[in-house]
Amino acid sequence: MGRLICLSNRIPLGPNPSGGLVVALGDALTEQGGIWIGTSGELAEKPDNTLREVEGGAFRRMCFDLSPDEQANYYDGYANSVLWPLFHGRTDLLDIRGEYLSSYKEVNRRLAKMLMTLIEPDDRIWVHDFHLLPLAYDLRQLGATNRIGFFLHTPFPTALALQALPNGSEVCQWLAHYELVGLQAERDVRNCVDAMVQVGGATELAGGFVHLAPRQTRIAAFPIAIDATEFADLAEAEFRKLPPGIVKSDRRLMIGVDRLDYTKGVPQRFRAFGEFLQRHEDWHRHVSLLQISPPTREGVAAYDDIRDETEHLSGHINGTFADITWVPVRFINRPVPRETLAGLYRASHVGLVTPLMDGMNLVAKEFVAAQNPDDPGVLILSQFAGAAEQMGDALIVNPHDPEQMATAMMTALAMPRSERKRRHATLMAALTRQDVHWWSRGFLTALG
Ligand code: ADQ
Repeated sequence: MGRLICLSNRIPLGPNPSGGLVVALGDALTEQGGIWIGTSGELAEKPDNTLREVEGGAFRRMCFDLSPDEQANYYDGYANSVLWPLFHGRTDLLDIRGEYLSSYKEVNRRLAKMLMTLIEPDDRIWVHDFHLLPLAYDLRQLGATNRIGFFLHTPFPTALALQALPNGSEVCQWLAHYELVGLQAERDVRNCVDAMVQVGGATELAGGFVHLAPRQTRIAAFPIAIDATEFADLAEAEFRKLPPGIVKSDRRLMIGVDRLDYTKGVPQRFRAFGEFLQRHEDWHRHVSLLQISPPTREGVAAYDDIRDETEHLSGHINGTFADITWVPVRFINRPVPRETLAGLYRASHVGLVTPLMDGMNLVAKEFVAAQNPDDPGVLILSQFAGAAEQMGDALIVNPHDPEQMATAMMTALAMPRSERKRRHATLMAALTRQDVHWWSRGFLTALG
C-alpha cells in the first residue's frame, strides 16, 4: 500500500508538536509511513516552488513559505474573510474581492504542482480544511489519479448561504474532484448534499453519494474527537499542580476556553452571566467565570471588534457586581498551556461551550474528559456546536437566549451529584468509544 499524504494550511511546528489533530494524524502517519505538508508560518518575498523537509519529530513533515501578498489575500483574505464567515453563517461579514479569490486559487495551484513532484500513484491524499478546497481539482488537472479525501473542520453552509458567494457553484465543482468529503456532523452532510445538488447541479445518489461529472463523491460525517483517556489522565495529574487559591471551598468556578473568534459566542456568554448575577443575588461572591481567550487572526477587522466588545462587557459586569473580595469575571487574553487547561477544566464546576456556530468544538470534549468521575462538573453546550449531535447529556442551550442560558447556569450549579455522575458517565463512555483514533481510522477506511 502507498503512503498517506496529509495536507493542511499549517504544518504542526516544534520538534514534538502536540494537539488533537497531531495525535490523530501523527499516529496514522507513523503507522503507515507518510508525510504532513503545509505552510511553514514564515513569509518569503519570492517563495521558491519546492517543499522542504522539517527536521525531527515522529513523522515526516514538509513545508513551503507564503509571500506577504499571499498571506494577505489567500489567508487573511479568501480563507478568513470569505470562507470562514460564510461557513459559520456570517454572510454579513463577507468581504468579496477578486484579488482574494485569484490568490487562493494560485496558492492551491502552486501547492498542487509541488505535490506532483512527490506523490506516487498509490499514495492516498488527505486534504484538511477550507484553505485547500480546490487542491483535488488542481491535482486532477495535472494528471493525478490518486484517491483523494477532504475533511472540513468547520460547518458546511446551507445552499442558500453558499449562493452569497459569486463562485458558489465552483466550490461544488472543487468538491466533486474528491472521492470522499468528510464533515463534522449530520447537519453538515445535509447542507453539503443540498448545496451540491441545488448550487452545483449534482445528482444525489443512494448511499451518501452525489454525482457531478467527472466522478461520484461520497459525503459523510466523521465527528472529530480527542484521546479521552489520555486527557483524563493529564487532567488528574495537572489538577494537583494548580496553584492554591484557584479553587475556594465556598466558591464555584465556571470556565470558558475559546480562541477570541466571533463564532464562539463569548459576548453572548458574558451577557447571560450578567443576567444570572442580576437574577441571583444569593450567588454573588459564590461563583466566578474564568474566560480564557487568546487573540487570533489579528489584523482582520472583525477580530479587532470582538476583542473590544468582550473587554467592554467583562469590564461592565465587574463594574456592576464586583466587591473588594470578589471579581465575577476573569478574562484572560493569552494562550494557556494545554496541560494547565486540563487541570483548570477539572477544577471547574461548569463548562461553558456556547458558540453561535462551530464545526465540532473540542473544548466540550476536553472539559468532559477532564472531570473527576466521582464529582463531575456540568457541561453547558450550544445547540449550534457540531458536538451537540453526540453530547445530548450536556445541558443544551440556545446561545442567543440569555434568559435560557442563565437558567441553565442555575440548573448546572444546583444539579445533584447523582445526576451529574449519570450524565458524565454517559458522555464519557461515548468519548472513550469514539475517540480520535476511531475518527482517523473511520475516515481512512472510507477513503479506501
Ligand atoms: P477551533 O475553532 O480552534 O477548531 P476547538 O475545536 O475548540 O476550536 O479547538 C480548539 C483547541 O485549541 C482545543 O484543543 C483547545 O484546548 C485549544 N484552545 C482553545 N483555547 C485555548 C487557549 N485559550 N489556550 C490554549 N489552548 C486553547 C476548528 C473548528 C472546530 C473543530 C476543530 C477540530 O472550528 O469546530 O472542533 O477545528 O476539527
